[in-house]
Parts: sequence; structure tokens; C-alpha cells
Amino acid sequence: MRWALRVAVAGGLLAVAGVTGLGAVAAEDPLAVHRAEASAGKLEPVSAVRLEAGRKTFEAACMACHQANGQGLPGAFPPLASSDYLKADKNRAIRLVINGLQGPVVVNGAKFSSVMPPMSQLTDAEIANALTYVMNSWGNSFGNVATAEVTAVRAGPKPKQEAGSATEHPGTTVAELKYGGAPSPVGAAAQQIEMVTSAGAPDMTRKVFISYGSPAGMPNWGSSGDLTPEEVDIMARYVQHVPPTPPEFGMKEMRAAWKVFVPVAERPTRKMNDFNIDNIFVVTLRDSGEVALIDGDTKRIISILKTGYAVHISRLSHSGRYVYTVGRDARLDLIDLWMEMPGIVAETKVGLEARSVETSKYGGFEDRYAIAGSYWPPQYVIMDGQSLEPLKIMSTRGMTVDTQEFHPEPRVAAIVASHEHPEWIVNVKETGQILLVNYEDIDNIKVTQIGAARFLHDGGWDSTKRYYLTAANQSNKVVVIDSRTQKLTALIDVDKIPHPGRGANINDPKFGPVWVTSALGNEKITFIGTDPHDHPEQAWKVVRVLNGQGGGSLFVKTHPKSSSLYVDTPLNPDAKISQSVAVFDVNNLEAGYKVLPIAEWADVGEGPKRVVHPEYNMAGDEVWFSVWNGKEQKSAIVVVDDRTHALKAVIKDPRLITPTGKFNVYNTTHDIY
Ligand code: DHE
Repeated sequence: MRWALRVAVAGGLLAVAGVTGLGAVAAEDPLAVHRAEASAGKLEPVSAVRLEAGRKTFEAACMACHQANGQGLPGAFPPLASSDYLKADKNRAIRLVINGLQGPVVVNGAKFSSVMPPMSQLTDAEIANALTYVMNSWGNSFGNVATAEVTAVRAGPKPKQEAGSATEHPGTTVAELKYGGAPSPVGAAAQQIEMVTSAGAPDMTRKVFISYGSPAGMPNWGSSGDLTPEEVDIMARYVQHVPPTPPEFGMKEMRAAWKVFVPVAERPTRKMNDFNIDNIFVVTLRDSGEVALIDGDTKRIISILKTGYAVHISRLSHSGRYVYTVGRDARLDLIDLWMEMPGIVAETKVGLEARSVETSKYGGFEDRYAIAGSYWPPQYVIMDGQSLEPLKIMSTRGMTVDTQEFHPEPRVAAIVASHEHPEWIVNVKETGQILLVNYEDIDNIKVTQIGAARFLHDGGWDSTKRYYLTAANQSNKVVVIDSRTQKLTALIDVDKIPHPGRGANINDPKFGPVWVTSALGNEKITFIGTDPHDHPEQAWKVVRVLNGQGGGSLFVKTHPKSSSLYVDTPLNPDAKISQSVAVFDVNNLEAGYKVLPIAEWADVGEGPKRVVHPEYNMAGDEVWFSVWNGKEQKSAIVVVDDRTHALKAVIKDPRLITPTGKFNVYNTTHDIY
């Protein structure tokens, strides 16, 4: 199984959509087994209704990995049938379903090292019934689980991992698990899926992951209509069987996916609306596969546009006219803000899974090109900036920076556009190589490869936009690239799992210009000196570490006109912390932080209500926060006065489904953060 897909699949091990026809492949009829055992007095009475309900939950949430016959997949997913691990400890089983698990575990003498995401979205009754079903199927006779037992475990003391370090798996925080395992719209209607088998390969579950997606963000390639049944079939065999040919996504597929709705010649030659487009916020509506364009002045929704699946980021063209959005399904949409009613003018697909997009920002190349990086296949694609016509595909397969071994599937993480050269800076995650891709002459393309550190993720510019600082997250390092000299400037050790977004640039009263990152793995907010000219002693060193509210932070934010530094903590296990934000006074950093109860201000009722991704308006005097709730619950955007930190507005609308990232047109165009 290919690595990138393994990651996508492993992220969603136990939570995929339902499949019918279990009876045909199950070793024994569980109901018959249960009835026989119950009548023999072996079990507490368990109703057929409960077992049937449990079977359904098992099929929907567990079967793709543990298989219809409970045998798991050797070397990948542990068996549940005759499992000594399951039999040994009922409460542990309940805990694992609620909290997830990351290997290694030993089951029936065999070692398994995969990730099982938390299934805490299931109700107590669903978990109880599913476990009861599992404990009474395939010859198992392990007793049963009552709903009250699940309730008690859920309400009981949090395992150590809830405090930041996994009980079963030291080193993995709940925040990390949530980050890779956040819920997604998995089709509950997933009913009709075909069986795929290859001669000599283990039976595999029907094409559930691929058709319906996983909660880790793997797109629902099949049910979304993005892949034909034939493509799903190829992909399914590819994932669990030795693939005859890998499902690459090359020029042929890209050209087939490319659509221009409004040709460049038919687009307006000047702005045709009265919107102050510089202050529009492009807001990701994660679980509805849409973006909202919100007028930053009036706080009204201008329009909601259907985009790729779980859009990840939006970036702006140099002119500020075009918005590029990239979905996890690698669909790219191009929005023209000059139209009377801004809308999508072109669309394409750059692969099967992607996270990053950027445009050409160097003088003379404004709005000319776009680039998108894929997680799968491992490649980046250069496109015409105004039509999205795919022009050049470049592979990222290559050698790892440290052991210098070939990596077949290194994913493309963040991409930024250089202001010093006609180049993009491309993070290649698994190899730890940073590529400077020169777009001056794409037929004779020049790529400078800088060895950095593995697990490159996100990053942004220092205040001068000369130095690019990026997190190598699992390496616990921040990498600095000098985009002028095109060289590695520094590799800086930081504490566990830095996650800056694009970071925040402030003028530290003591240390001068610094770039700031928070972290997923702990409460530290790390300041790195960025001014080798006037503050050479501090340059590229950690000059200050502040304690924030806690771990599970994803984004920090400030603005050149502001003296506030905001730190979100959406993945912290404590709801009080995940639903609020910390704000520091840049001029008095030692004074600690003030907590703004953003979710409370939003007043949206029940739900996780994670407060995520601060984003300034164009003037730099207000900050917007997403209150990211469940798909079926109410979400909102809360606007805060940056100077007083008082609530300014709450944007609520039933169409605002799971808002996460927000990108102010002016600030994103000009890399202001
Ligand atoms: Fe992100 C940026 C990858 C989960 C919201 N995210 C990025 C970037 C990458 C990335 C590579 C940098 C892009 C760039 O700058 O070019 N994100 C991933 C993942 O692989 C991961 C862990 C799991 C996944 O399946 O996607 C992941 N990300 C999330 C979320 O769960 C978040 C919080 C909510 C969501 O909408 O999915 C999320 N990621 C964001 C946002 C940015 C981002 C808002 C842009 C930050 C910015 O200010 O530039």
C-alpha cells in the first residue's frame, strides 16, 4: 500500500461509511450465535434489536478495517474475532473506541502499528451496541457492554492522553489525533458497495473508504462523483492489493478535469460591482464543500460558492482580483471578484488529494501562473493563472534529506511565492526538501533543492518578506530560508510540534522583529529573532517563550497596525480552552494573556464550538474568529475590536456550515501577518 494513501486511510481506520450484505461474508450468523449462547445462560440477555443496531454501527464505523468477518487485515488492522486483546479488558475497549488508539499493540501474538481515530462522535448506545455485537460475533463470547458502562467511561477520569500525551501511545496528543481525524461528512447513505477481490490477495472490504471518504479528511471520491466506479475499483485494489499500475493523475486526467466557465476574453475588464473587494473575507465552509465570500465592511454574505471537498486554503492573485481555493479532493476553483456577482470562472483537479495553492507574485509575472501541490500523487502542477490550464507537472519523489533514501510518495505541504525571484518555495513533507521552483521559463524549468528537515508543514514570511520560516512539525524544528540568496539560513530547535499557520510578525520590545509560532503539542508560544541586520545576536534564535492557554494550538495572528497577538487553541481537549482565545499585549508580553470567550459570545448552542483561525480585516483594527461547530450544529464568525478586545459583531447564518479558515483579500494578497 502506498504511503500517502496509507496515511489517508490510517487516519480514518474505524470510521467509514456503511456496507450491506454482511451476512454473506460473516463467518456465522451473530444473532443465532447470540441466541444460542444467551439461552445457554452464558450471556446477560441482549436483545436482537441491540445486536442488529450494533451490527449497523460496526458496518458503518469499524468494518472497513476490521473486516466483515472480524479478521482484520494481517499486518495492518488487528482482528476482533477471537481477539485476546478485546477479551482481556472490556473497559479498555470502550476507552479505545471513545479516545482512539495509535499502535503498537499486540493482538493474538501479532504486532500492529496503525492509527485508530477517536470515535467519540458515536453515541453511548451506539458504542455499547457495536461492542456487544463484536463481542458476540464470529465465535466470540466475551459478554456485553451496557450503554451505562460507556456513559461511565466517557464521564470518568480522562486518560492521560486527554491531558496532552496518549495513555496507550505516549507521545501522541489528543490534539494531534483530532487534527488528523476531524469529522467529515461520511455518507450515512452508503449502502450499495461492491466487493473487490484480487487473486491471491486478502479479501478486502468493499470500496468504502474510497467511495465515501474517511473522517480524517479523505475525500468521498466515489459518492462525490469525482471518481467513476472503475476508478474507485482501481483505487481500491491499489490500496489493499498490489496495484497493477498506480493511479497517477497526469496531464491527460488534468486536462479532462479542466473546465473554463467564463473564458478570459469574456471576463470584465474592470471591477463590475460595488464591493470593497480588498476587504472581502473568503471563508472555508469545511464540511459543506463551499466557500463563503463575506463583505468585511457590512459583514454580509455576498455569496456561497460550491467548491472542492473540504476546501483547505484560499490564496489570492497578485492583483487581488482572483481567489484560488483548493479542496482536499485536489479540486481547484478560480473565483473572479471583479464580476458583478463574484463567481467561479474556472475549475480543475490537480491530483486526488491536495492542500496547497499559490500564485506568481514576482514583478512582471503578476496573475500569470498558479501552482498547486498534491498529497497524492506526490507532485505539483503549474497552471495558467487565469484559466487554470495545466501547463507543467513536476514530481516530488526523491531522497530524504537525512538518511538519503528514496521516498516514493512525499506530499507537498505549504507553498509560498517569493518576492525576491520569480519562484515558489515548495515544502516537500516526507523528504524534508524545500524546492525553489523558478517559473521564469517553465519549459526549461530550474528547481533549487534545499535540504531542510523532514515533515515540513506550514509557514510564512518574516516582516521583510525576505526570509521564509516554516515548521518541520514532527522534527520539532523551524526552518529558515533566505529567499534572496536561495539558501538555508537556519534550522532552529523548538518544542513539540510547532504549528504556525503563516506565523505572526511582531516587533518585540526587547528583541526587535520576531516571528512567532504556537504549537500543537504544548502550550508554548515561541518567538524567533528575524533581524540579522540590527539584531544579529538574536537572529534565528529562540528569544522568548511564552505560555499560552495550552496545547492544541493551530494559529497565531497579529497585524502590523496592531499591538495584539492572538493565539487559538481549537484542538485543546478542555472545552473552555478550545472555545476561547488568548490575547497578549505585544508591548507588555510578560503580563500574560487575556482570555476572550469567543464561543460564548457566539451563543450558538450545543456542540464542540472550536474557535479557530484569527484573521484581520484590511484596516487591521478588527479580528475575525471562526466558531467551528459540528455540521448539524450552528456555527458562527465572531468579530472582535482589536483595540478594546470587545465583541463587535457575530455573523450567524444557517449557510455558515463549519467555517474554519478565513482569508482577507488584502492581507492574503500582500502576505500581511
Ligand atoms: Fe490544514 C494550512 C495540511 C488539518 C485548517 N494545512 C495547511 C497547510 C497544509 C495543511 C500543508 C499549508 C498550506 C499552504 O500554506 O500552502 N491540514 C493539513 C493536514 O494535512 C491536516 C493535518 C489533516 C488533513 O486531513 O487535512 C490539516 N487544517 C486541518 C484542519 O483540521 C483545519 C484546522 C480545519 C480545516 O478547514 O480543515 C485546517 N490548514 C487550515 C487552515 C490553513 C491550513 C485554515 C491556512 C492557514 C493560513 O492562515 O494560511
